Amino acid sequence: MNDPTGRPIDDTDDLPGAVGGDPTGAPGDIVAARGAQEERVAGLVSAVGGGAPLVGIVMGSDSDWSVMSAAGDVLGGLGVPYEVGVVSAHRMPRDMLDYGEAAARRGLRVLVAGAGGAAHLPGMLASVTSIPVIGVPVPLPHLDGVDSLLSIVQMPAGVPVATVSVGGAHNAGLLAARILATYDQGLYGRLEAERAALGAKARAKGHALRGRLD
Ligand code: RP5
Repeated sequence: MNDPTGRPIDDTDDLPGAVGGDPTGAPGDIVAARGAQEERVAGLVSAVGGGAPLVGIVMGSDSDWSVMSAAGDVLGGLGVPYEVGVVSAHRMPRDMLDYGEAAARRGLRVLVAGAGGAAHLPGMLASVTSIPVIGVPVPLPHLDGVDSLLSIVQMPAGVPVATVSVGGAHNAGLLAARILATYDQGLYGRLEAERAALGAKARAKGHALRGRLD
């Protein structure tokens, strides 16, 4: 079955990673279309860290990287392999749809998507995949990121995006790791250690403040 542009429609209900038959009777077409789609997507991203990427960090422009790199820093520090790319919802919509549709099949388990202004990338990705999407509102000079926040956070029922704070890519990376850690004991342990270290740092700050007041 093809869409109006002639591209095959993937209308099977496979679990992530599975390659199944097409109930309409054209499995060869579907499998070939999926392969071509995955090839197109591979040209949009770079893998970081050893092993197959589990998290896709994507953004509307390379100008978002100054904010979004914090998500990569967190994941890298926790030993989670990820990939990075620019997938603009407005400027490259077909690439964006390819990326979202192929994400689960390509082994990704969480998407972290950041954009600024009329920020439609996280929501549009969430509309074409069933893996979790975390949205990062990237602040632009004009409206201080309020436009980005409202564009991402106010999703319609049925299409969830977990929106972090304006510029909150660090927490987006952490949240992605926490999702993965529900099925990864080692990663869960590393997150517990980080949380304990954060508490120790906060206590040290209290100690320092009391020292200045005494
Ligand atoms: C958005 O437009 C991008 O996510 C970025 O935040 C903003 C500006 O993009 P550039 O003009 O810097 O490419 O789509």
